[in-house]
Amino acid sequence: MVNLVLVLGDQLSENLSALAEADKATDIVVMAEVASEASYVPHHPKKIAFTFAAMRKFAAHLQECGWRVAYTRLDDPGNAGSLPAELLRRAEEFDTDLVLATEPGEWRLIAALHEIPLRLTLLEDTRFLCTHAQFEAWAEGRKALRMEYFYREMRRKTGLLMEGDKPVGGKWNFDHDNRKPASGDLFRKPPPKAQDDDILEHALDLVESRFPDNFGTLRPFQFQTDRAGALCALDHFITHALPDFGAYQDAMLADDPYLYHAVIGLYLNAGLLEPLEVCERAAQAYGQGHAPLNSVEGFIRQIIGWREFIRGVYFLEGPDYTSRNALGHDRALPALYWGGNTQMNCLKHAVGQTRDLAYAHHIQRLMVTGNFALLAGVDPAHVHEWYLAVYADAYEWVEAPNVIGMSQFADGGVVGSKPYVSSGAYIDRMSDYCAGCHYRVKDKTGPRACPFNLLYWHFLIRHRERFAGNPRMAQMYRTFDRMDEARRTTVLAEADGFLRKLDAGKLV
Ligand code: FAD
Ligand code: DLZ
Ligand code: SF4
Repeated sequence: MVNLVLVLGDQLSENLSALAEADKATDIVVMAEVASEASYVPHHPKKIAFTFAAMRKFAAHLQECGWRVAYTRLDDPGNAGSLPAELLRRAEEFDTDLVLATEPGEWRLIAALHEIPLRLTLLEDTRFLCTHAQFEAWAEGRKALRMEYFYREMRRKTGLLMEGDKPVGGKWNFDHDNRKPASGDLFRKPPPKAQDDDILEHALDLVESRFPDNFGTLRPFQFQTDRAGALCALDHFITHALPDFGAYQDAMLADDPYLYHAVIGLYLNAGLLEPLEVCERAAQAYGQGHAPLNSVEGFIRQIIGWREFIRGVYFLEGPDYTSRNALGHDRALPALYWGGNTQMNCLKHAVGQTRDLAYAHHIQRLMVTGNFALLAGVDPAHVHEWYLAVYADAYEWVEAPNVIGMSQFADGGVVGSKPYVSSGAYIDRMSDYCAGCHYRVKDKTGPRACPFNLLYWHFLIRHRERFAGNPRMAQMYRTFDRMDEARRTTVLAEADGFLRKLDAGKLV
């Protein structure tokens, strides 16, 4: 009997396990643009256009390779509206009840596929380096899951930057050479722009007409939408940015959204690039003397370390992970996250860049938008929904542990051993935002005091019982306790005042 081979919008890889198991001569590849996937959160228009254009190009590529593809466009009259409904429609059309699929990256979709009254074979997603079983075995019996130890296992497993059983350069991690602030450089080359073509143009027109109210700017559209383009983006990164990736990976500049970042997360997550090929290219650049070890090690760690670790946590922790709220935060997400006006220059830039590009780099996500939401006590479910919607690389398996875990500490410490919170001083050190801000980063109290300075203490005091015993946080509490009492009272009262203004929707 014919198999329906489901290929999802983030499974655009020729070596996908479902395709490898299928028979090109008889089986039918099913791909569908559906309203349910396009609207489970209000995705950024660029993310939807990227997904549809890349799906269409991948379907055409499969057809060129001899596959029979049943492709449904969003505006096709027969579109059944969801992936399960599309599978049922195709099952009737091709008179079969067999479905072959690679495991989706989201519990929601895995559950939905299991509910379809068809015979489903769900295969492991072999595009990742660490299987569920390997991650579970690694996590078994550990008091805490720490990425650094997992990463060493992955280095050993892949042999990347290894000399026998020893790490190249004698150390696993070169982060102490990194974390430098950056200054503007007119000659820094941004990633290559998308070439206009009919498929992309049609996808852009469709998104423009069907999702006119979604937060985010659709045009100009800058992303690549096929494997050849993604490989160009990778080449660009290896040639122009990798050498400085390490040193400046935590830096932020108002006029340079990309700095030395790779801007390949969306290609990796959609299946247009493979993690190992990307890391091998970086390791080769080191071998050829083109990029220093601190950059290459740091970059490889993000991919075989963080990316795989984060996915392991998502599947280990189970479907309830996204509803965790260990700190009991319940504030609504401030309107400024959806483009509302703010006088906080760092947030204005991080959100503005997100709106325009569907991209912000790690430190903007963690230490500006994430830090503020955490300090302000925003409900992590709202924060999760925002991140899942606004970034072109956002899929739940990778977004949720980064947001619920790393950024909001809502998992109570599964991903991180302490919350990522900082006052304005960190943002000032790593960026040029503060110079152009209405607030004064040096002011700890008073009408122009940087809100991060006020909220930082408010957060720590709100959660004193939980964090005071954490050895990595004890120093912060000692600092607070050394302030004179009047100052402590003022800081907390001003923080309360700021939060009241925020809740009232006043300009902050
Ligand atoms: P670079 O900085 O150049 O890093 C190279 C690659 O390393 C990335 O493309 C990515 O594949 C990988 N990587 C780096 N850090 C992580 C990480 N923490 N988790 C997983 N992979 C990582 N990444 C996503 O892919 N999707 C998300 O939805 C997402 N949401 C995030 C939310 C928050 C609050 C935070 C703090 C981080 C999030 N990240 C997410 C991780 C990281 O910010 C992005 O992977 C990165 O910014 C993508 O841009 P880049 O390709 O230029 O990455
Ligand atoms: C993100 C996305 C969007 C916007 N649209 C589709 C779609 O129409 N069809 C599809 O197969 N996939 C889409 N995707 C990607 C899915 O949401 C993704 O496969 C799941 O979230 C699992 O990671
Ligand atoms: Fe952000 Fe505070 Fe700096 Fe303004 S002063 S940019 S609010 S950190």
